[in-house]
Amino acid sequence: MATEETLVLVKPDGVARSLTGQILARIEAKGYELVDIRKFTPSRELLVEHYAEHDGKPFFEPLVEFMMSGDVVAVRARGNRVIEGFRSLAGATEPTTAAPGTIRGDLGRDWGLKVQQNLVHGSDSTESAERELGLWFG
Ligand code: DAT
Ligand code: MG
Repeated sequence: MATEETLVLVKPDGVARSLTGQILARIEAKGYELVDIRKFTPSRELLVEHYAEHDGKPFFEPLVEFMMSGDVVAVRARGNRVIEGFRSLAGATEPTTAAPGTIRGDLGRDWGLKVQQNLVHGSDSTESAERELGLWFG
């Protein structure tokens, strides 16, 4: 079954820079459905769960601190191969090297060491999507 759902987050830098509409427009233009949308400042507990795979890495704490620094827009997006498709729309993790035409490549700024400020998150597998949607929309 190719129709699936993914979790997209517009991170605090995207919300603060008023890029939410542009980012969601790209998702819709690609043909994906915005099934549910929530805007709130996530708790440390939620973020530690969400980023559990990165626990212990040097960027873990700065990442969690950044993500709780302001409102995030969480989106349940649905469509044919949307997990892979949104990762492709988002572009590579680092805005500096993300390809032009991608969200991070077109809109992301070079923040030096602050790689975490890369505008968006997208689930990276069906297992991650199911787990993350449960956390953010459960
Ligand atoms: P992605 O968001 O592309 O899935 P990831 O899951 O490897 O990337 O990392 C999660 C976030 O953590 C990422 O969006 C930005 C931050 N990050 C990743 N690698 C980093 C690094 N080397 N230094 C600082 N922040 C990093
Ligand atoms: Mg990831």
